[in-house]
Amino acid sequence: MATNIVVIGMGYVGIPMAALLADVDDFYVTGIQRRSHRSAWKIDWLNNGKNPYEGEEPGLDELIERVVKAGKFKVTDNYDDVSAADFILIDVQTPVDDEKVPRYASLKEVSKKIAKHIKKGATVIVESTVAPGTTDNIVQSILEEESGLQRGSDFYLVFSFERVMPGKLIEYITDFPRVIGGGCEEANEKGKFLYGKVVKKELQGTDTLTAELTKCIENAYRDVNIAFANEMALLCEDFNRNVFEIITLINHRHDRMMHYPGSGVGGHCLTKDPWLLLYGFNKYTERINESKMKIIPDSRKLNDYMPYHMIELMENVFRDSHQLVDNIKITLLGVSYKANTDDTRNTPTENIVKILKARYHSHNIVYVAHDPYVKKRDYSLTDLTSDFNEAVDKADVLLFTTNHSVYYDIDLDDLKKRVNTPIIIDGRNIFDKKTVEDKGFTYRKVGEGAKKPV
Ligand code: SAJ
Repeated sequence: MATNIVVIGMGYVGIPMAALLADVDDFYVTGIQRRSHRSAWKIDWLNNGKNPYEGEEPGLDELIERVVKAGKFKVTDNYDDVSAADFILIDVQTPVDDEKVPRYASLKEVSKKIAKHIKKGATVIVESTVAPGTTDNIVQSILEEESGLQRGSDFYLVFSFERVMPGKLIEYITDFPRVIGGGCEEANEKGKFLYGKVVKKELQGTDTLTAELTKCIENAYRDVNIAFANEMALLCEDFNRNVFEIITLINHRHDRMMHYPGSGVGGHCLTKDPWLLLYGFNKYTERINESKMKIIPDSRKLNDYMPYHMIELMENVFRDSHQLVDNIKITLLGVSYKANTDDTRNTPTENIVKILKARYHSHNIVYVAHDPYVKKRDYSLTDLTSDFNEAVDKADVLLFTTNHSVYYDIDLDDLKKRVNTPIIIDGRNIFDKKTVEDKGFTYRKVGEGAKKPV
C-alpha cells in the first residue's frame, strides 16, 4: 500500500530527507515550500529534477533527478496534499533573534496549516531544531486546538532531529543513528517504520523532551569544545607557540579528540542550539540551577569573539609596520561557514566584514571576497568572485576565513607577485608559518605566536 508523505520546508534538511523517502518503494513525497522571492526558484528547480545546492554533495543530484523522473517527488507551495498524508515532516527554519529567543513564526504557521488538513491516524514529525519543551508545549497545543483531534489517539507527534551537515547531507541521514522522540509507544513505532526505510543505523526510541534535549546538548557540547580550543589558541599565541602542534600531540593519544580553533563558528546548528537549550531551560523548568549555567553562554561569547580576533591579528601587523588601515584592498578568502560548501548561514566571514566596515567606515578600503562555491544571491556584503586571481590581485591583506581545499594548493610565488602587500592572516591553519614567511609574506595565524620560538 502506498505511503503518502509531506515534507514542509525545502532546505538543507528537508530536501535530502524528502528525496531519500521518495526513493523508497510505495512512498510518495510532496515537498512544501513557501514561494517567497528568495525561494521561488527552488520549487522550479526541484520540480525539474535539479539539486538547488552548489558545493560537493555526493549522491544528491542523481537522487533528486531519479525520484522526480519516477513521479515519486514533487514540490508545491500549497497544503492540499496534507489531507492524504500518513506522515508530515516539519523542516522549517527556527532561527534565534538578537536576544537569543527562538523565532517560531514559521513553526507555528505550519502547525496551524497542518491542523487544518490533517487526517486521523497521521504522524507529525518535528525535525526542525527546537528548544526543549517546544514540541509538547507549542506544536502539540496548536495541532490539538486547531484540529480538535487528540495526540496519541487521533494523531501522533514525534520529535526526531536531523544531524545533517552540508557536504554530507545524504550520508549523515542514512549512516547516523536516529533518535525518535514520540509521546507514546505507537508514535515511536510509526517513527521507526518511516526512518527504518532510509536509516541504516539504530533507531533509538525515547520520549519527546529527551530527544529535544539530546539534540541541543549534542551541539552545545561541540560548541563548548570549540570554545575551549579557541581559548587555548589565544593562550598559545601569547606563549608564542603553535596550538595546532599541541593538538596533534594530544590527539595522538587514541582516546583524545581535541577540537580546532579558527576564525569563528558559523552554520545553523552550533550558533543556535546552545541558546535554544538555555531558552527552553528558562521557559519550561523551575530553574533551581540557574546560577550554574555559565559554560554555555561563555563559550558562545568566546566563539563569537574569534572574528574580532582575526581583525586584531591584522591590525597588529599594520601597527608593527607603522601603517594605517587606509587606502587598502582587503581580500577575504572563503565566504561559506565551512570548507567546500556554498552554505553562508551565520558565516564568520560576514561578521569579519561587518566589524571591519563599522570600525573603518570612513577609511578608503576596497573589500573583495573569494569563494569557489558561494553564489552572489547568498552574499552581498562585498564584491564576490570565484576567480582567485581577480580576488587577490593588488590586495594589501589576505584574510583566510574558510579552509576550502583549493587554498591548500596555492602557488605562493605567484600569489606574492600578484598582491600589493604580502600579508596573510590565516584563520584556518591552512599554511605553515615558516614556508609562508620564507616566501616573503608577513604571516599571522589564529593559534600560533607571531615571534620566532626561542
Ligand atoms: N569549527 C571549528 N573547529 C572545529 C570544528 C568546527 O572552528 O573543530 C567551526 C567550523 O568552521 C564551522 C562551525 O564550527 O564554522 C560549525 O562546524 P561543524 O563542523 O560543527 O558543522 P555544522 O554546523 O554543519 O555541524 C554539523 C552539526 N549538525 C547538526 O546539528 C545538524 C553537528 O551536530 C555535527 O556534530 C557536525 O556537523 C559534525 O560533527 O560533523
